[in-house]
Amino acid sequence: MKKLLPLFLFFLIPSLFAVQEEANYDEALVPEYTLPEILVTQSGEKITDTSGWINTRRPEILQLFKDYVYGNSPEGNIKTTSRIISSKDSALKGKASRDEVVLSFDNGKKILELNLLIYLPAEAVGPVPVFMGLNFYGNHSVSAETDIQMPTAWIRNNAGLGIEDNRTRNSIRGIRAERWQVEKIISRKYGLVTLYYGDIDPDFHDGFNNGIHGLFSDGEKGRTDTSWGSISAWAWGLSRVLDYLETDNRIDSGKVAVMGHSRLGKTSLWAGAADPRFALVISNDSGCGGAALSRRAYGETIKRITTSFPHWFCERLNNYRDDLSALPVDQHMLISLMAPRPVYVASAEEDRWADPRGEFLAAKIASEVYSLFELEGLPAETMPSVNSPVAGTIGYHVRTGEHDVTAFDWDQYLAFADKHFRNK
Ligand code: GTR
Repeated sequence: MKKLLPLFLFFLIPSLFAVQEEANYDEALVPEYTLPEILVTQSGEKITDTSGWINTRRPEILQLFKDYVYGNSPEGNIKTTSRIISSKDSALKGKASRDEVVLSFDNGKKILELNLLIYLPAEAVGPVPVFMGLNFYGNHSVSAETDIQMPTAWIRNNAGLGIEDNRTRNSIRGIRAERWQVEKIISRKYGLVTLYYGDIDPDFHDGFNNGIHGLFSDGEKGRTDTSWGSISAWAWGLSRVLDYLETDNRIDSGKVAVMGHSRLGKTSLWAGAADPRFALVISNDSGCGGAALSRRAYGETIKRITTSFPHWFCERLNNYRDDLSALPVDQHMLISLMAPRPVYVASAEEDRWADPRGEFLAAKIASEVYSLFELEGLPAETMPSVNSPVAGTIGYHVRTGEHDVTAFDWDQYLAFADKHFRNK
């Protein structure tokens, strides 16, 4: 053992330094890079019209993201049932109805349950458009209302919240109400559908036993380097919620805006790309592996993210950690997969880790696909100044402040939804 120790340190010490490599925040040090062309196929064919996009290049890019970035979700069917566990006509002081619904997935051996929280405007006439998004801390953290069920699944213990048991779970009731702005959403006649992301897949690397992965396969057994990671699993869950919303006639399931923040913004983009039923897609500060161009390597890098969060992506992405030039995609192509649907990308000035400029550029370049549809993508030649939103069929803003979701962000999402869902 003593003899092995120096050898062990020889390998360990450099790898510690590798993980802690300083992030680059200097625009002058962004490496030179060439982005893959959105409108040139793998075999070199130039796409010039919508049918080439719809039939050839879009499916190709989608498959590349499955095979190189997020992994392939299983096709297999799983028995799904739903039950309403609470229903209230006068939530939010009479302004909304509120339902809690459990979606249950059964593979014959294991059952997984997702808990939905649904707020709808009380005075709605006919089916309403909704915002749908995953939350980080449980449905009870989203609203100040004190009688919302707490999650029973694994929950995060970070950000100094100290969540360990049910008592402390209870103490974080309403802690994320600022980020969800449910009163504002309801007052603008939209609904809100949310669920806890840890219900779908707990956010740590357990060898793919727990969460929805464990219902489709037995841990690592049978997995390949293109099998689904956690972002794909969370996105899969969002699609199953959409299946359910299609059965609720109070909701306009043709007008569901999927929204997410940070890792859940990466997830909303992937959900919107993989499932074209999402009519509008919103990425809030999604950064690396979300809206930001990976090849800029500004702030968080692919090397860093796949090291810190090895369960988020498919394993194949690890092969490109040290050289992204051979990766057949970059994130402008992810945004392009929404076309011709509206997509909004939001950054925060102080959130340099997420590379605001890289998010803007990706959204801007994706506009070329919107042009095929004779739609204006992002109407900005250069990055807009702070707190100056721009919106065509692609919207973008960089607001002042930190990595967060604020009332300002929601004001833009609501205006963007009004523009595209209500022609306002
Ligand atoms: C960070 C991670 C980011 C982002 C963020 C979050 O630690 O590096 O990519 O996803 O977490 O989701 O809060």
